[in-house]
Amino acid sequence: MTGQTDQLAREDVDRRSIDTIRTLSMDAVQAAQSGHPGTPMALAPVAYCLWQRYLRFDPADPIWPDRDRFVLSNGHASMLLYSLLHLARVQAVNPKYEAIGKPSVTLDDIETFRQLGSHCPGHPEYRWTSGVETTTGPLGQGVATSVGMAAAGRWLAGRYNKPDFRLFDYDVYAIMGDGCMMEGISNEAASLAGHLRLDNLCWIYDNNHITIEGSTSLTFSDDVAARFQGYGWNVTRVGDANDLELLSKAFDVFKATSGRPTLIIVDTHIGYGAPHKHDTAAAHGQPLGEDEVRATKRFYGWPEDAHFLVPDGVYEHFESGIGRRGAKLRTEWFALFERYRQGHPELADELFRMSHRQLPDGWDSGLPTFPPDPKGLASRESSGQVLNVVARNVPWLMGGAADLYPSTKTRLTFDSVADFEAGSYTGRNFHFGIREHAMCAIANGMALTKVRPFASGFLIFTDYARGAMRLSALMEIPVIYIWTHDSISLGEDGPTHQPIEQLASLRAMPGILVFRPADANEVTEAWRVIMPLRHEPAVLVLSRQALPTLDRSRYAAASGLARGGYVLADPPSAKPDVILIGTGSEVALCVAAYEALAEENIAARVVSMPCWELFEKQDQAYRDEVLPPQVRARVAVEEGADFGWSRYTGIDGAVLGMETFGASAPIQKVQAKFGFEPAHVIQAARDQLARRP
Ligand SMILES: Cc1ncc(C[n+]2csc(CCOP(=O)(O)OP(=O)(O)O)c2C)c(N)n1
Ligand SMILES: [Mg+2]
Repeated sequence: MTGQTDQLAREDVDRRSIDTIRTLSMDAVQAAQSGHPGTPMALAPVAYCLWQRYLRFDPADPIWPDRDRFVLSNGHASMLLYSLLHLARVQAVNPKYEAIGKPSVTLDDIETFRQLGSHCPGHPEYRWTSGVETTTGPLGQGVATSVGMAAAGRWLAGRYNKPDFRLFDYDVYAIMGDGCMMEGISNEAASLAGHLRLDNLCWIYDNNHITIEGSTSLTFSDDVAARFQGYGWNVTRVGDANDLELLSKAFDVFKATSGRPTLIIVDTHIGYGAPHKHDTAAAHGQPLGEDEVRATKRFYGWPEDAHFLVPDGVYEHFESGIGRRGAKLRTEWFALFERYRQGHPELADELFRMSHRQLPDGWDSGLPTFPPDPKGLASRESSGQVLNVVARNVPWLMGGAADLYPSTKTRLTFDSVADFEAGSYTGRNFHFGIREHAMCAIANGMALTKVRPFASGFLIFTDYARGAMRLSALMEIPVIYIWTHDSISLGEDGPTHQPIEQLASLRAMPGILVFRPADANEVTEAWRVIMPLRHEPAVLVLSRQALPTLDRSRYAAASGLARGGYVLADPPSAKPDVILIGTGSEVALCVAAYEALAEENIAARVVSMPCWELFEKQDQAYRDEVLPPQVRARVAVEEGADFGWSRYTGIDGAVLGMETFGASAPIQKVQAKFGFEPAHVIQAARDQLARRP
């Protein structure tokens, strides 16, 4: 009898907790007059079951390193996550990784969902709301990012776990909807996760047959289970999202599965319990309406007039579930870590630094300086050399290419650095396969786990990767992107491979630093600036062709790169009449023009401008020193779209850039066809001067 009463009481509090998530979500969307109520209502039991019964997560410390990760890939269902963060009383952490003694999400935040300043913005934002593991909203990104978290977990275990010290053993859960399932990026990521046999990864598919335009029968008839089985996943089904026991069984199956990731397909009803909107697209993206909210609450057995109600016992219930379990696990973990620190002080120090985004002492020792060389080397080549020096010093720097390392020169070749492969996870050379978009999302997931990732490919294919790159910038995480074959000067591969507008469009992205170094020594300096970055992603834009290594005894030091733009060469008077501005391969072109102009007694200055963003951060005095406002005769030269350059040349300056696609031909022919030759630059300088007698 007592047993039955307990059972009933438990069902009651389970139900009450689930309905609290549902009603908070409905009320928040209703108050905001915008948002997505139906999916949190449907998924409440799924997320509840996972958090309350399984997730190894301590609400008091949402960043302890071995916590399970939870990703809400269908970010429009943000109220589901906010409700959980609130009810579990997850604590806020500041940018210094300190708990600040405040809840991450207050009831007030929920009541002001989607309003300025609320910790419940429209979609979950990493950094803004503690406990949000990654920003989601662009469908598919979350699940792809979760693969990076899972891979990083395996790597951390491979490097840091020792006999008797199982420091890293976390699982990664991601909830996804039909949208995530349809997006290409999730297919790329699932394919790689299956290949890598990441059995610490569990995706939960909200199979509700509804998207914005209506039934998925309009657009989607995949056999999802067969597809994932084909990817090498373990697939299991839950036919009723409200059945906590079935859900628990599915999670148990995940936990017991080794050698492959798990997909749990859960049949749900969007807008569950709303009499007129249940199972309809109308429940997806708009408030239910006051009447429907009331009727739904009636269906749940909820007080119809109550708003933002958290019934007695609900906080305490979460406290006794996820709270107690998480606190115990975390306390044990830190005790374990203390003992680890005694036995493995160096590894413990690495972990401390890594998790605080610090670098090892001497991380920059042995960085190369390249001697002057008129023939020089490609910047992809010098970068490959520098990368290998840095990676030797920074054990948690790792990454790879989208099947292009022989071209991008991003392979780590020293010592016994291995490949990161299925079942053998200590390697630091990743093979992402031909999956640029997933590669970048996976790199995000790795960065969110605090290892330092790099991802590489051809600059042209940033078009394929942009969605994930944009999230690196939005999340302010220090992913390093290495994009090579940076211009029409890649030659014979022709216009399909020759980037034109990619540079300008990356520069247009807020919060990401774009470097296009002029020679090998600028490459070294770029790495010197990039590695200490903690909150910005960086892009290295590198050449396929050799670039002369400038004689720095004749021209200014490459360390000027740290200021974004610097005076590389000046006339003897240091009073230029015309300024030539270049980046990357075109700096040498400007230097050649400068030398020729000197013969004609024309006082030219060359400015190397490898990073616009850093230049913009300098004070006005410095910027005026480099680009004196009174010197209006200016020529900018870049083998890319001319878009944006008038910022530095002024409206009457000259921009030698690209206005069309390129052409397939050997490099000299391509450069000649589009005017990237000294004569052209010299003529542009003369023309500029002629306009200003
Ligand atoms: C990449 C991307 N494309 C489009 C959207 C706009 N969008 C938001 S939700 C949604 C429908 C998603 O359907 P589903 O994942 O099944 O969500 P449900 O309505 O079932 O919650 C769309 C198209 C988006 N957020 N991201
Ligand atoms: Mg759907």
